[in-house]
Amino acid sequence: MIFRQLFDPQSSTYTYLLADSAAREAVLIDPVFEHARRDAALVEELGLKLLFTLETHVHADHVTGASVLKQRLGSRIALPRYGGAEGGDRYLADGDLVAFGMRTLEALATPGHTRGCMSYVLDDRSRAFTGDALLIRGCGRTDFQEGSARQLYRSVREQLFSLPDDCLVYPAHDYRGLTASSIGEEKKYNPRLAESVGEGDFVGYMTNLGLAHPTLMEVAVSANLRCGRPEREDESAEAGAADADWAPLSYTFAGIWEIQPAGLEENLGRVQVVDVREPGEFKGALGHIAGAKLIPLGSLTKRFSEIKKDEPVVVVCRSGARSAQATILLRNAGFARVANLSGGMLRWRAQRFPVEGGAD
Ligand SMILES: N[C@@H](CCC(=O)N[C@@H](CS)C(=O)NCC(=O)O)C(=O)O
Ligand SMILES: [Fe+2]
Repeated sequence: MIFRQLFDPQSSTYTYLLADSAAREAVLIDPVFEHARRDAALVEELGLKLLFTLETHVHADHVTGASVLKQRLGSRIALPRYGGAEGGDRYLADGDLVAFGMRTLEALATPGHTRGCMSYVLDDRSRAFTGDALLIRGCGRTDFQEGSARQLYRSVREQLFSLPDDCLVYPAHDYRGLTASSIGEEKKYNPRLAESVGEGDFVGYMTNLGLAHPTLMEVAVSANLRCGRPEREDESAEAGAADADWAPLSYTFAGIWEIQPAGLEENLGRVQVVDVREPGEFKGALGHIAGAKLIPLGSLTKRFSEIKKDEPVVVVCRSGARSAQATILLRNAGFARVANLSGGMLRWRAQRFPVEGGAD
């Protein structure tokens, strides 16, 4: 199985990618709107088909990426039946199974943090995705969205603590950077929910948390009740589209905007080509792209003024590695439309695009 834990530092949210490595089918639990591009890049680079995004609950602190990912990747939106959200493709109840390849996740109703909260347990019970029902040495608050401390206590004790002790716990958030726990560990050491703590103790604890509401609560809840679909059609199209309009670009999980040789050839004349190799290479066997400006990577930061800010920039090197770094330097310096020539001069030549100079 393929498993990845992704993080949103803004809201301290974890997103989980699970895929059957043979069938290449995947699901993504609790995607975050702002990371849809990153998550889509990962799914594509790993050669996966995203079948479903799954929500553990209607989040109060960030907007879900479910709708944007549906637009970009064609995934379907699965979410708890009792969360009150509209626009889902599949509404899950306790015991429902979500299949991807030969693997399945089982939905477990674990209300209490919100009324609709759900956890997802992997078929072999090796991993549980507990949303905000059970956090690492903690749990979600119960003071909004029809939360209930009594209900949460029962959800954790009856549903989650009946899983095997070695079942790993993956929560929706951690505010201290902790990444995973296990059912056995939480039964023993969770200060709110360990087996030694009674229901009354727990309710007392939760009634006196004294937390301020999440700063984004209004915006997040209303957007999540629409599965994160932007309110206006034009915003929605924008969010779904690849967000570079000046050329056919793709975004890598490494965080780099890339253009393929054919895309650059179509746009030559409309973009500045900056070659960041050394002068010897520029004049050497691979040749260079006609009109390319030579600025070796080592002197790029001193020579930004030679590049126009109002015209897109494509950066080139031998293999695409140095130029990837150059795109980062340029973006940090305020160049908004920058892309890396994927595969560099090696791919450009392998695909038989024309060069100036160079050997045959
Ligand atoms: N300061 C955070 C608060 C986030 C928050 O309240 N998170 C909820 C989960 S949606 C929670 O249960 N937090 C538990 C805790 O902070 O102990 C924000 O403004 O977003
Ligand atoms: Fe939450």
